[in-house]
Amino acid sequence: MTSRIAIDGKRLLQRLDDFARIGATPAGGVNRQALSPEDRASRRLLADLALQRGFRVFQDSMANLFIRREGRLPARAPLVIGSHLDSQPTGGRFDGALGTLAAFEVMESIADAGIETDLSLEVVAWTNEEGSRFAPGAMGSMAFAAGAIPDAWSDLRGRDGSLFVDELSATLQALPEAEMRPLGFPICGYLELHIEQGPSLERENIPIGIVHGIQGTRWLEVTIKGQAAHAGTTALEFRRDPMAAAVAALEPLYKSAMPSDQYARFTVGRIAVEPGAVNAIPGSVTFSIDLRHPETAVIDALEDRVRLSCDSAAAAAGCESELRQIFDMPPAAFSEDLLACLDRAAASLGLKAKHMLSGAFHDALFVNRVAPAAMIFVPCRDGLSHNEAEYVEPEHSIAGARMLLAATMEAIAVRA
Ligand code: HGY
Ligand code: MN
Ligand code: MN
Repeated sequence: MTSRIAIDGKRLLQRLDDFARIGATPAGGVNRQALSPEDRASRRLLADLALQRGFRVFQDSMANLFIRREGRLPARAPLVIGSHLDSQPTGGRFDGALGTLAAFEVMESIADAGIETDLSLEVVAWTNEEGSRFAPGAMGSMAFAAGAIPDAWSDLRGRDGSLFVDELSATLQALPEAEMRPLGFPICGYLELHIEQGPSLERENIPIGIVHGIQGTRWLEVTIKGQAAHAGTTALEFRRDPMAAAVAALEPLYKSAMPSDQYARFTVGRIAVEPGAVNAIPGSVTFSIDLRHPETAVIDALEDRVRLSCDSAAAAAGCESELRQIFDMPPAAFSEDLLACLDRAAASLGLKAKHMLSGAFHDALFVNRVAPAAMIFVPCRDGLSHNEAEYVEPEHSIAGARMLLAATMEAIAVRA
């Protein structure tokens, strides 16, 4: 049966080009931030492609977008495959889009072959995986797994000052053809294809990563408050400079967190200085910290070191420091069944594969809380991602889609 089905590589590559034009940036990347007009345009294109094929299109109250191809046993929990269409502000053309469009290509290939599957198949584009416009990340899949939208998001504002609930409702209204469905429903399994966003597959010349888990992620926000004052007239002994405190706090953390542990990741990606005037000593400095590690205990210890370093540096500068967690995702281990299915898929396709842990978080992390989940990685050039130069060799995109097709067909069969 499955020998009649084949990924149409040309069609997939064309789709990647077509979607890359939505929110295209001059440097060759995409700016398709969650719930933006560009995000809505990409969802509209995918929904139109699906409706043209006679597939059903759904969305839930988090605007997670689902495309469904009915199986012989419609009452049984479907297999779901997909990723996300939203991007970083200066993101790449493949992060999220490859997994979503390859999943749609899998559904189309099965339909092209006229195969009727036992279980229904659904393609998903999760809302706001990136967390760059609205924090936290993975909001769509997180709410799907919880079966509810957290109350805290009702007054959430984006970096651009927009209200999350307004942008969410505008996005839902932009796709009236999509049938509404409850947030969260039983699924028999979830598979996600994604670029590695790291260098190891390319360096080892291996086309497929079989992702057995995702390391923990924790986002902190630190605000150090001092006293705004005149830059020219305020001598050192009268200064309560939060920027001086921030530098004193961060310097030892950069020197110790990653150099002392090859698996630790410590990143300050965002800093805001108020009032932000050249000739005013700041009144406050707020910065983000992104911590990652395979072990939660190490992330806890890193958070404690951040807190200690900020508190002591702030006190020494006559300032005060506040630290709050804005995002916390414990490490996840994926389904042994689906990993074995992916091993068989790679063997059947004659593709060299290696098992690996994901350094980035993905929607699969949350879906894994409510259904067996697993991921497939393909290499990206120099391991670069969250960068407009992100690139995937065409043959790797196609190999990833072929893996997804083979695993999907086996997963559907296994669960029928
Ligand atoms: O930050 C992450 O790990 C994901 O790529 N958004
Ligand atoms: Mn992604
Ligand atoms: Mn990303």
